[in-house]
Amino acid sequence: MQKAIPYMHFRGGSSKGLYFNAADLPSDPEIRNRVLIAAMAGVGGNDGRQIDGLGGGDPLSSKVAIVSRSQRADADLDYAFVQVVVGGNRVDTIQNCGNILAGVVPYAIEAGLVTAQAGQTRTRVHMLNSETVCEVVVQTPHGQVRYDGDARIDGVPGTAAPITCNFIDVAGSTCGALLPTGHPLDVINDVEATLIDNGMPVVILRAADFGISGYESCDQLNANAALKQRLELIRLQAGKMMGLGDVADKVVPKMCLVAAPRHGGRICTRTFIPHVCHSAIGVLGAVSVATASILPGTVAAGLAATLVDGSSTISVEHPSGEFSVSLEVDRSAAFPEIKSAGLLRTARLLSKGEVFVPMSVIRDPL
Ligand code: NQM
Repeated sequence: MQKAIPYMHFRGGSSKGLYFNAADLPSDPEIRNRVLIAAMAGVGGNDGRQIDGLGGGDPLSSKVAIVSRSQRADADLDYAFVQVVVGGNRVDTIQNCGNILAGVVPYAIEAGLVTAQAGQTRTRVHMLNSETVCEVVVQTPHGQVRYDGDARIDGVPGTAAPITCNFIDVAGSTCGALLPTGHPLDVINDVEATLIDNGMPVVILRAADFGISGYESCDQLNANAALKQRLELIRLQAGKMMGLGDVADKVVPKMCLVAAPRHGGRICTRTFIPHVCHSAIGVLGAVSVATASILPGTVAAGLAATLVDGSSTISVEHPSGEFSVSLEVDRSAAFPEIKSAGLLRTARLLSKGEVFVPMSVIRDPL
């Protein structure tokens, strides 16, 4: 016997994942997580290929959004993000995902959780993983989600309708403080590092300190076992310093190697999420790196190009292009305070239907 569970499959930004109405999933988090692993990876054990499930065997396509109407006065929707760990037979809910967020409002409109307005629909999404709110604007001419358009985001071929996301007060969303150690610069294993959380915990390191340029391709970096081992040793210590405890089995902090920009941006990045090089950069990862680039004394600020006077838009270069983040900064205090971060994403509905999960996954404990 299998249970049929309604879902939609969306590309959200440069990721893709399964979107569920919270009401269609078991309310017990442990059973719910087993269902999500079965839907994404299959039931015979997660060997990394996800051949028995709907996932694509890559962290960027092994993601889940769980959406419901919000009970909060300051939000319309609640969004919980779940990373089904590739090859791990487990999930991680500590991190948020700004790419999958881009599909949340289109999903909610398609699923009847939000009524589309004429022209565009402005919706406040409460992101449960970080307890923060993002205002998302989706194009809805004639009261329907528009998917086609002229907006281009690097990491996704072609163009689509723009979705704007304005993250409010995401500083310290996971670690409790923007700079969890209280310093813009720490030293771990003799390497200078900036430990920051502006929506995503990230460890920022100079690529040159690892004997590489920082302009390598993801394939070259993924093949560099010695580099990955050094990064993981630093990550395990950084996790403790950031208040995240033992991060051996966690998907945060992300590890970002930076270099001077080469294509007119402010900073060049290669990000491990945390063990595989991202083909672009995560949304909130980009917000954290952009933020570091304007904070005095950080590893990123030391390599960043000068900002054009008056501009608050920071272009973060990554392996498949760039990611622009608009920061609203209060510079009246001694140390700049980030009020909000705005950015452009796109999303597309790929399929909808029912995913089948054996009843035993729901009934029997593992
Ligand atoms: O940083 C990848 C992605 C992400 C997360 C990751 C993300 C974000 O590109 O908000 O979007 O860092 O694991 O989807």
